[in-house]
Amino acid sequence: MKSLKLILGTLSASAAFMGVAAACEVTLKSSDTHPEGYPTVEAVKYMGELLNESTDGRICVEVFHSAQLGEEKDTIEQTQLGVIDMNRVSLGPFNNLIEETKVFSLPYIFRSTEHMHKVVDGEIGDEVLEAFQDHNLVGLAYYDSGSRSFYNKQRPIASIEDVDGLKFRVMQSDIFVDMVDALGGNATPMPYGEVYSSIQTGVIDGAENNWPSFESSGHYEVAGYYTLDQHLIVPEVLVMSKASFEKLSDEDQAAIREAAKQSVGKMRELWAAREKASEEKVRAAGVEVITEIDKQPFIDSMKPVYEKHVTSDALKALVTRIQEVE
Ligand code: GTR
Repeated sequence: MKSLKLILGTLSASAAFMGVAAACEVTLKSSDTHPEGYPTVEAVKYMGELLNESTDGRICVEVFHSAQLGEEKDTIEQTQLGVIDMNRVSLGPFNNLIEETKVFSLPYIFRSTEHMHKVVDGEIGDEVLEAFQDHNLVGLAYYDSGSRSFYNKQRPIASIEDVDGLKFRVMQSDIFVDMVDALGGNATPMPYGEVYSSIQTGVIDGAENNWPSFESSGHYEVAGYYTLDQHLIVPEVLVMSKASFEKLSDEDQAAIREAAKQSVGKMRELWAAREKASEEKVRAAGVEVITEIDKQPFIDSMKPVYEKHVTSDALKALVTRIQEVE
């Protein structure tokens, strides 16, 4: 009797195991430039777990981290084509493609992370996500990305004058090129994966990013001065290929949207913890962190960037609405 129970138990356990393995009817391939353990990677994995649960194991998500599927600009194209199903990227690389995404990538548009949360969690956030529809993409959720500041290997930047002539890598978006130029530096758009060696070999003097990226990319090893001018609070975005999305039933589409929304809280928790840990690691490594900086000249010099990029009435209205969010 005992052994029969044991056999039955083993059988049902292996059936359950096979059941889970066999039940992945759809596996969504998701791309991320960051390594395992980085908050965005872990948040998408968590989203996958939620989705797997809500679809009784039918839909699985596999996260390809560390740019295994390519650099962001290329993976965005692949996602539009349906070669990659899901993608967690910065909103920045969408600027040249989707007009509406520009408003969240404007320097100093957000007063704080709280301001950014209020905007992206509300109507404006939804409107910008909807704009992805016309570009073969489905916008699912925004993730945190702290604020981006300049780092370089030449000198501490304590005022806007110190930016003069320094060569900075920026993400592939015209706004960021114009932003650096307006500050008196020289901008070079380049994929994230090339930044480390480009600083090391002197092709550029530095780049700009948040604490976790500055740390996890190892850029702090080659760029010893970090100035907290916090010029950008540009959120990350989780998108899906419209082609992959439309293959699914309405019910499954809703489950995907829901799991993505549910993962935002988790991401914010992971982000807050990582930001702190990364800051500690970078400071312990001896990087000179410049916190005393008058941001006003930086803010003032962004006027031409707004004039050049916020041209249509629709974008102007969006900017005003963002500024009006308390
Ligand atoms: C990071 C962001 C990445 C990537 C990178 C970059 O903060 O999480 O998605 O955009 O910056 O500068 O290219």
